[in-house]
Amino acid sequence: MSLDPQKIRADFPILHQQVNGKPLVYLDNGATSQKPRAVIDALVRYYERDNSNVHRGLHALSMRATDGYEGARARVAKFINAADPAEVIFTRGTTESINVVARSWGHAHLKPGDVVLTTEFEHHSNLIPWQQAARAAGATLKFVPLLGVDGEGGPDLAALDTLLTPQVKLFAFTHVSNTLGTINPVAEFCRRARAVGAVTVIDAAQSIGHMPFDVQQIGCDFVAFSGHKMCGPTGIGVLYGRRALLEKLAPDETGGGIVVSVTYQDATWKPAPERFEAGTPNVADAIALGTACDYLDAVGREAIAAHDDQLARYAMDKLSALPGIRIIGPRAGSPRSGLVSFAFEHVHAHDVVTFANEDGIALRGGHHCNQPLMRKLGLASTSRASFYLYNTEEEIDRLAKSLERILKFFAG
Ligand code: 7TS
Repeated sequence: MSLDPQKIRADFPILHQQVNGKPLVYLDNGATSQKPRAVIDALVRYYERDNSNVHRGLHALSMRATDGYEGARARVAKFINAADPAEVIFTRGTTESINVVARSWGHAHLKPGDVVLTTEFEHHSNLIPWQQAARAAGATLKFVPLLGVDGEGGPDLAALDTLLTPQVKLFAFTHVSNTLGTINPVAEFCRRARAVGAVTVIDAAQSIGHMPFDVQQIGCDFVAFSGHKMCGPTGIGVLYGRRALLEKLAPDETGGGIVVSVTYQDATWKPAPERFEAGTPNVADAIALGTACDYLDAVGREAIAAHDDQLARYAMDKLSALPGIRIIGPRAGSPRSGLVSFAFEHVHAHDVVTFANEDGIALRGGHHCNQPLMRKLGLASTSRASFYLYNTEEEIDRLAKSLERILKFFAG
């Protein structure tokens, strides 16, 4: 199964523009992906025809909006093979999803002396909430080390065995590193965590729209992801939680829509998912996220993963040839997600991004919300090219040419 990026490009209106007089090359998909026409149309259609509040009206529009919203929940459940749509909670995105677990689950379960385990290469969104939860409970935060001077060795699996003691109550890890491109063996992590009774949280922000993802096969407890990185809108994301765990959790945020009965002094909660969705939800974006799931499945996530892998290998090959480049993450030829982070000794990442922009190329430069990792690697920042289903090898050729121009300029 392979995909034709040229055919796919026709579905993405934004790609057909010039930037600084050159055809746009969008290589910042790690930050956010572009949206196909079908997703944009779903938003317009909702606001033109169905807009209404959900779960509380008996009129036609409210019923349509409710059906659309709950249909989107079922669609997302199918996308990740959740056993039950009630295991899908809509949030604003990965960051909020992780915070909900850290606050709700952390408050209920963490005690002094407990350990929360994570890795040395988490996005700040999967680090700071655990710092806060551990601090509030008097628990300790520990880290699975990253191996290799450039992080090329991935997580230290031998250390993981030592770290996973019965004191570990929760293990939170990314599926794909947004800075290194490392793909973690998530099913293996979950298997090992389960053996010591630890709850697992997967940050799937960088993987969910790029490769098959089956929560039952992986055997995870919680998963967080964002719509905007998987061809869906901004402002919508998902927290998947295993039903048995969700049923035992109190909501972190309270208000309308989540209660069975309220007195002046107290309230009782509806079951999940409503219990975790206080207030009017983001109906339009949830519906359009469902459309994004349809779009990605029509292309095929196996095919997207193969395309990402092909582009990453091609980019590694092209960029490795540039003088003085330091590429971080898995070595050339090893599997990596569709992104490549790199640094030059004498050219700052912000100059790389600025020069690339002159050539119509969108890159990202900075610490990528990975400050502790950058310090560990002895870097202030990297430049990052991140690919998706509509990117082509010709675009990587243009990136390589632009980088040659930058290097020539700074060589004086
Ligand atoms: N986790 C990972 C692994 C991420 O890459 C990101 C965003 C997040 C969490 C947070 O997602 P949000 O949708 O809640 O903001 N990563 C990036 C990035 O690499 N460049 O910009 C955002």
